[in-house]
Amino acid sequence: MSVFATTIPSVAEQEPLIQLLAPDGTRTPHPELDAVISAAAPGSDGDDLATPERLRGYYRDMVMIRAADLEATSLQRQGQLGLWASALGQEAAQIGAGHASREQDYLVPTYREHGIAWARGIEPWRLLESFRGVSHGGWDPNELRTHPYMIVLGSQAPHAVGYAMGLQRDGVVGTGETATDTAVLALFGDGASSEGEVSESFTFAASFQAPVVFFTQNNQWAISVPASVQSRVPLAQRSRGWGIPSVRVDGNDVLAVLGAVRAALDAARAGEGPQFIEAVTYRMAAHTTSDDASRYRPAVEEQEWGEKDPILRLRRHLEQLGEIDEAFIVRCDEEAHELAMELHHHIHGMEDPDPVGMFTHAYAEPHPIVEAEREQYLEYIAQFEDENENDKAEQRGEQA
Ligand SMILES: Cc1ncc(C[n+]2csc(CCOP(=O)(O)OP(=O)(O)O)c2C)c(N)n1
Ligand SMILES: [Mg+2]
Repeated sequence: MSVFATTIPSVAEQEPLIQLLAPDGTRTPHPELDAVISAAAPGSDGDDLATPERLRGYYRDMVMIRAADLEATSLQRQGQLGLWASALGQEAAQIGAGHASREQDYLVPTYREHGIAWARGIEPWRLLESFRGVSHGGWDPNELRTHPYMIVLGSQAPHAVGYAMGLQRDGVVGTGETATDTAVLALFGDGASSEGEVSESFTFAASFQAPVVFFTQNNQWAISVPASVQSRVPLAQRSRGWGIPSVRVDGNDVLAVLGAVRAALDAARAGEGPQFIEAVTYRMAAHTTSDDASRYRPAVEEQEWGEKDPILRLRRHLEQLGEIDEAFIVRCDEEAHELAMELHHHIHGMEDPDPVGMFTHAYAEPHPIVEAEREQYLEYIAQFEDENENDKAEQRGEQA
């Protein structure tokens, strides 16, 4: 007889999801997380993240960001954006995690973090600038305490751990002051969690007990590769071999995410070391506007997840509390429509950047190689200016 287990139970059997809101909106008590989000719960530190007003705020945030997302997809189809990566279906995971962070925290997002951006005060048109290719970043990471979007999978983890270790060395953490001690939130997907960089980051974070929280949105897909191929065990279990505590939460439940991320960041800032959260959610749209998800996943799967819609779930919860009315719902929809229209108009007014701007910002000081490359590039693009002039002359019927 082997000392090894011969069968591995299914992922769901191995670890249940933490859920505070069922898909029908019913609230399940959870003593530990209730103490984090509700001032009235025993053990609370006095913060109230789940007042009716806040809940309505999360609802509005999710409605707004979904409208911006759908408008961005339309703008890509109209040729106004090079690409768009939709976050449809992941609104609760992102609005929950974004609002769980404290102002002084530093967040390191991927390329699909539109709800995080919204919660951190980054206007949606700044995201569009990047996807239109007219900006190299879009915002000041120091001002908004949110790193630029990064497409290199898994790179968020070492950047976040490095930042967190820097905080330790600068003494910006570990004073025991929740209001000022800083923690770092690294965001990455289920697919990215298989990158070596994430494992290496776990090693550094655990060895140095860095104030960092790793937050994976397991949206079930890495382009066409299902999460079941990434791991035989729940992703949440991956960090435990490093001694990094972890939880698996329902990522379509804004309260569960809010509680888990706030608890993890506060533990990290209090000197308890790194934490890992797997938020189980679903990528409702295709991977990007360049992808056709119907080629690799069944429509019935999308329908099943549609019934777990995070926005509908919070609305049902607010209805059960008697804290939402038709007028509020209509107002949110109107504001969301106005936002979409603003984005639509804004994009037509976006100016093309200076084509050699990328050389200006390569280094803080001038550099002879960069200068030579700038000159070379100016000569290169000058050829097209001649061609453009010729085209225009032809259109006017002149001899070029
Ligand atoms: C290092 C690296 N390898 C490959 C890619 C190409 N790529 C972009 S997104 C993606 C899938 C990522 O899936 P996941 O981490 O689950 O995030 P999601 O897109 O689902 O949000 C791949 C393979 C990349 N950007 N970076
Ligand atoms: Mg994924």
